[in-house]
Amino acid sequence: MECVRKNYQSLGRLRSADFSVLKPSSCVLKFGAYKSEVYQKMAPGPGFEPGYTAPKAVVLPLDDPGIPNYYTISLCCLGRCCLVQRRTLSWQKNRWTGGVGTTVADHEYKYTAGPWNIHTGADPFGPPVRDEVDFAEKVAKLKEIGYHGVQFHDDDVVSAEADAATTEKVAGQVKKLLDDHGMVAEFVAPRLWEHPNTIDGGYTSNDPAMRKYALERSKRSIDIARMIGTKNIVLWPAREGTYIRESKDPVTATQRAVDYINALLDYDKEIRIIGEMKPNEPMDHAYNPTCGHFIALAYKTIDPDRVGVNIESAHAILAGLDPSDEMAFALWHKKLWAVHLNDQNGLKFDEDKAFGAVNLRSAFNQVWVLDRYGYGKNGEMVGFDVKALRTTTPEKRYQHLINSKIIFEHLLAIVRSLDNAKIEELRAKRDYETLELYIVEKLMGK
Ligand SMILES: [Mn+2]
Repeated sequence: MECVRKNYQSLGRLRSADFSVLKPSSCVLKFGAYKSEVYQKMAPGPGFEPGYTAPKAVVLPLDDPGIPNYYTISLCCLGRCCLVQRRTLSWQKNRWTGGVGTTVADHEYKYTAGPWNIHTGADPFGPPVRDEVDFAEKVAKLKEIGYHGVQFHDDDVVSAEADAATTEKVAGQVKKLLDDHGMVAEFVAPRLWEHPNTIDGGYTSNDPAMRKYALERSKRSIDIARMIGTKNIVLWPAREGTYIRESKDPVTATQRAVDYINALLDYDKEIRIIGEMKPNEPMDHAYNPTCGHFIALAYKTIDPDRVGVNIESAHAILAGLDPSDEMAFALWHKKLWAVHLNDQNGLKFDEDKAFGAVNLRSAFNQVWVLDRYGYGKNGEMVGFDVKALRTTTPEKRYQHLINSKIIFEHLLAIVRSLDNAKIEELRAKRDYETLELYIVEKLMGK
């Protein structure tokens, strides 16, 4: 496709920060159009910044016979599409209009992970196989691989045993470290599953003293969250369930969950409670095992507008549910405020595999529903909860995080290249098999 200089129009400056490019030696700028595809090779040089070779401006082909009015633009490096920008353009009176000159993608995603995602490889059956990495190094590396924020447990920030002065000092240091790297804290989750006081659970413990500990520790987690700059509190009710069914009263447990959430909502009038539900592990059965249960609880709290959910792909799969439908349900309620994208190979232990590593079609559907319904536009972030395998070498301890982000962005490119009119037409004709082939071929790069 020949490009005619006089008809070039800049799409505006694309900032290198928009791209998560791992220092490619060359780039291909891909124009994926509605009816045709035009590729233009761009060698490093003018228009590229050193290191992260993102183009400062892009050009459009003239007189594409298909006259596509909908362009998907992605930066592909070393054959991998790293980010997609979408512009809506139309060809009118010999010029492209609409979208031209805008400088920010209409929808950029921000990625986060937790410090626990870079770990030693210890499991219930064996000791560590990799050294622990300093938190500061983790933050710097997450930044380097294109992440924007960090997820925390309260004691990832500061020890649960620290006094008030130490807590404030250490939390301040963590906040400064984040600031220095241009990173943010996505949320803080009170870790109510490791301490001796939470052996029987936190707020559902049968022991009033232990329930009080869980509440006080959670309030302190809120203080820590505020110190590091987030109002999001994630609750993973890890031990709020039973091994022996008769050991707790399930109706009382439900009431205790609401009482606990209310106490936190009352403690700080600005924080948001975000439930991350999981049906089992470590417990045989957890109370409120799905996001639907938690959303039902949300409406019974003193401030439902401040109670939402964090949906983890693997947790939905462990409940026998489809993660994208779980996300859709929460999106409809306007309560999807966080995600833990990962993957899971059937009904076994919580594997936290790289996103899309097991079921690409399921991962595609998650990205599709998130992108279609504007997830992220109100500050929500794309959180990954993925764990390095025990067999991973120390040198590759971040690779699962890199992979998850790349897979998400590949799938985003596919999502944004879908022919939505064709999909609607096939739905209307009840030609679902053709629709299925269309989607599967898209996933196969056909
Ligand atoms: Mn998990």
